[in-house]
Amino acid sequence: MSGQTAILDYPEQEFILPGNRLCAGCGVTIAYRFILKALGKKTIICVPACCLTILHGIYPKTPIMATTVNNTFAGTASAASGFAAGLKATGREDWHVLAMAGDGGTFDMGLQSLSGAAERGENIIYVCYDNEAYMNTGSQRSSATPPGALTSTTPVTPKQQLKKDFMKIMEAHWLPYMAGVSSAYPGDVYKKFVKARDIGGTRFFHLAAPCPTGWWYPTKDTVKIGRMMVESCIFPLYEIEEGRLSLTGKSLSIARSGGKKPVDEYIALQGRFKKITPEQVAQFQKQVDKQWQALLARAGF
Ligand SMILES: Cc1ncc(C[n+]2csc(CCOP(=O)(O)OP(=O)(O)O)c2C)c(N)n1
Ligand code: SF4
Ligand SMILES: [Mg+2]
Repeated sequence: MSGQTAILDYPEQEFILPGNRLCAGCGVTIAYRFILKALGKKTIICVPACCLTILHGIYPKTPIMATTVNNTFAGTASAASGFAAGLKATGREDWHVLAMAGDGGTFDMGLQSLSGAAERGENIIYVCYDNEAYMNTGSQRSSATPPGALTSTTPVTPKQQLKKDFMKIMEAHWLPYMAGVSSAYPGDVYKKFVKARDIGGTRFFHLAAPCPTGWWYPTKDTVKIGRMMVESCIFPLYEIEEGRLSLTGKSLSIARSGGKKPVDEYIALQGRFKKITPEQVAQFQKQVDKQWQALLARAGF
């Protein structure tokens, strides 16, 4: 994907009104603003319990200017499938269905219905925003939590297991479009959603959403932390179209010109890693290097 989008090229319409209940510095809102701008007003949103439901607020008040349904954890993709079918049956195929859930609601609890919808090729866009734990209920570990992180269910000894490679699971569904995006790069988010918007079928996004409350860093550092994830190749930016993988943005420039940073500076800035051992840091780096090499090979570098 090439070309820059200038600030003036983004739609002026805002779908998130000022003032909401999320923590200061929350990474979710930055990306969500640009996702909604890319999809436009003809969008129905399905959200399970998570921080995003807190952003949406309690009926009848909401800062979100879009039709939204709050569904069960297990049923995000099935609720979205139902809306896609209803829109088709009523001739409203110019509408988009956005299903958006956290890592707990996707990697763990919503996986079964997501897999079913993806296998059927439902006409939905599914976004997993990943803050690497069950944050809305006080930071319990999920299968997306990285090794070495403290959470409220790994409070003394940090999590030991590797983060689940969720994109591999989604790739097994032969989707027409998948992408890795980050709140720290909203322009990349916008462009990928504009591209995915009209493709049709099940499109899947994995969104890195840094969380100052659960990762224990100052609220002003959300974009910095998000950029460090990409610069150290912990969370590369890429898209997979019909199985073809291309790196985008900062990840493409690292692939072309180098400049990959080590993971230790990223780790050192967050309180959740304060009990990580040197062996775990080395294991973290090794895992990141392995996954980055695999992406480089697939992208033809
Ligand atoms: C069936 C069910 N189990 C548990 C809960 C409690 N609950 C609400 S939000 C949440 C955490 C969700 O985590 P995640 O999907 O990662 O989203 P985040 O809170 O991190 O944004 C949990 C466990 C619930 N609402 N419903
Ligand atoms: S807990 Fe984290 S993800 Fe949830 S609203 Fe606060 S900063 Fe955002
Ligand atoms: Mg989460």
